[in-house]
Amino acid sequence: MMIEDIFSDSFLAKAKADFNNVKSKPDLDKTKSMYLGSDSGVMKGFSSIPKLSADHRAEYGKNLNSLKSKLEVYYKAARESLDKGTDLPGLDLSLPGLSERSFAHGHKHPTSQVLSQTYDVFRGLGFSIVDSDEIETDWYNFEALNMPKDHPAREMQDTFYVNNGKSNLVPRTHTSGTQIRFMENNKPPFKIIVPGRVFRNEDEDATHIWSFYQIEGLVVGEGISMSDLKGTLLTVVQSLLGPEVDIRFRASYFPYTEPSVELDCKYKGKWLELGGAGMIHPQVLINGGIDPEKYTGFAFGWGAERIANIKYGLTDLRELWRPRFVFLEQF
Ligand code: FA5
Repeated sequence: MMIEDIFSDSFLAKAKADFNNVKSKPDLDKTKSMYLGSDSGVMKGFSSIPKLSADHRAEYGKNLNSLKSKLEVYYKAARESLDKGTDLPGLDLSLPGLSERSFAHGHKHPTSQVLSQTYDVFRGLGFSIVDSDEIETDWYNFEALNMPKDHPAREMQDTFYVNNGKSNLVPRTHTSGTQIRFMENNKPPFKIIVPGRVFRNEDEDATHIWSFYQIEGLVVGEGISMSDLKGTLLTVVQSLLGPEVDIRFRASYFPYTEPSVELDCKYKGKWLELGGAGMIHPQVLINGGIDPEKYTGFAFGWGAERIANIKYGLTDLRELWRPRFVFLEQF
């Protein structure tokens, strides 16, 4: 560029447009060096001043300074615009940080909170967490657990059936079917929990919902006894609900455990049912391919919503499945 050009209106207009169109820091640096760098017309103009006649020097220098100031204003505006991020539509980086603004922070659903805490406690005891399918075959959900067709114990779990005309699948009524699936594929000793959603054809009320989360436990090894079951459940319940909480076993019946118990916990002076448990029935071990002469084990299953109920003092479990933020935001 010729030195004379720099005083034209078109030069100034082009410089302004170039700085305005800057989109990035490298872009800005390039434009700055073009108009204000040592090779730019303005800077070359300054170095030519000594060669000018004394008459011209003062005015030429004044014009150059004025031009340089204008270019610096364009440069500064472009840099500030970049800093503010105003070249990104909709994003104003000049707004104060999160801590200065009031944001509604979300949090985990109360049932998810209970599930996460339960996983932590069992992991601490060396249990693995096993996933399984929500749709189960009649064999794993019932028959392999000593509940053949027409067995009255099926009545305990009102069932939705999937009728696709070919197979007898059920949305699982409990997580116990995974006991057999896991035993078939793993050699003892093992300690697992199986958390998951289950489905029952319930008449809903404040303590019964048609779909809820269960946490199944399965421990198989040599010499596993009822005292291991009680010790494990006591540790878990006290870790989840507090060291002052006591538990008790009530005699019960499940076709897949022998003996069977209901686990209750005493919370705020009241005994509350948490779930079922017992020593694994020898036939169930056989169905899972495990020798009952060599190995014994225990199993248990409880509802996550019932734990949430106790922990958070809920009066109606159904609220946990309703999208009512006024309720959920309390936890
Ligand atoms: C069973 O489902 C057994 N499979 C538990 C078990 C596992 C026994 C392993 C022995 C060995 P039950 O139907 O009682 O048992 O359900 C277990 C727990 O799930 C209950 O104690 C309760 O905490 C929860 N639960 C059951 N039905 C509902 C329901 N409709 N709504 C919410 N929670 C429920």
